Order: sequence, then structure tokens, then C-alpha cells
Amino acid sequence: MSKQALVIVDLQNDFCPGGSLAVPDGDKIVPVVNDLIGKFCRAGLPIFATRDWHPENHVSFKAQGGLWPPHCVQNTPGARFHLDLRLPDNVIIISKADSPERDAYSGFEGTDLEALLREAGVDHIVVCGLATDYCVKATALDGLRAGLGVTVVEDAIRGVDVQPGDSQKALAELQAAGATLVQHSAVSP
Ligand code: VGL
Ligand code: ZN
Repeated sequence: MSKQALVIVDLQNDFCPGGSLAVPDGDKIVPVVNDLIGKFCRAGLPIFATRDWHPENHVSFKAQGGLWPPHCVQNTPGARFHLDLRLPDNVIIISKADSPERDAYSGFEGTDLEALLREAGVDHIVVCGLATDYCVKATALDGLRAGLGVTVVEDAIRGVDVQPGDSQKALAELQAAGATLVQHSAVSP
């Protein structure tokens, strides 16, 4: 029997409208993600929430020659999860890219995520969150590389689209790599 976990990627204030690296309509997915949280809670299945957790001199910031404005700086309001996100008390928080010299888009990179999933006996992850064309994509691809089944919930993700079409391309790439795309209504863990 397959055991699933929900992986919520970087649903943090800085990636939502009003934040320093806002994803267009990033906050619109919050009610959809809350619905998914309810389903996984009722099924007694584990829920992981990744967060971008950068020091203030992080390599991905423009001042250090990186691509991005400062965002998700540790212990600042921008790094908090969206206020309306109803994370359960037993959520497992995975902090990533938390040292100055290293960036990580994937929730698996430099974290315990894979080990924790294995310990919990999980063999399939359901992925939602921000941003489709960066951290959602990288996390889902790493899940596949780790040998997990991966479902990406299309109406529970949003993309940055630095180049128009980046998010569509990311979805095509994910499908080609073996991920399944679904709407949240079809998720029944
Ligand atoms: C992300 C850009 C920079 C993401 C993180 O969570 O998708 N994007 N850092
Ligand atoms: Zn970042």
C-alpha cells in the first residue's frame, strides 16, 4: 500500500502579494492548500511545510550578485508562513537555503526531508505551494529522483514567470519526468 505525505512548498509572506518577491496571485492558493491540509489531517497522514530561510547576506540576493531581491530573511515577517494557512500542530517544518553561501530551490537539498519521509514510510508526495517554476518544480523533480511517486496539484501552485511561459514549461517538464498533475478536488489520500 502506498503511503502519501503532503509537501507544502514555501507558502511564505514574501512570495505573496505585498511581499518582496511576490508571485502573482500567490495568496489565492491558500484556501486550496487548506483544503488539502484538511484531507491529509483526516487521513492521519504527515504534512511537511518547506520554507526559504535565508540569512540577510544570502548569495541569492542582488547585493551578493544573485538574481533576487532580499526575501525570506530568517525571523522576519516576510519569512513567516501566510497567516491564513492552517498548518496543523504536528506539521514538520523544513528550512532550506539557510547558510549564506548556498542556495537551494528544492526542499530536499541540504535538508532532512528525504530521511524524514522514509522514516515515516512515505512513498508518494503530493506537492503544492510556490513557486511553480522554481521551488515547486525543483522539489517535485527531486522527489522523483528519490524514487517517490509525485503528484503536483495544479490549482494549488502559482508561478513567477520571469519569462512568460516558464510555469507552463515547468509543468510539461514535471509530467515528462513522471509526475502526475491533478486538481485538488481529485486528491484523496
Ligand atoms: C523561490 C526564488 C528564490 C521559491 C525561492 O520558493 O520558488 N524562488 N527563492
Ligand atoms: Zn530564496
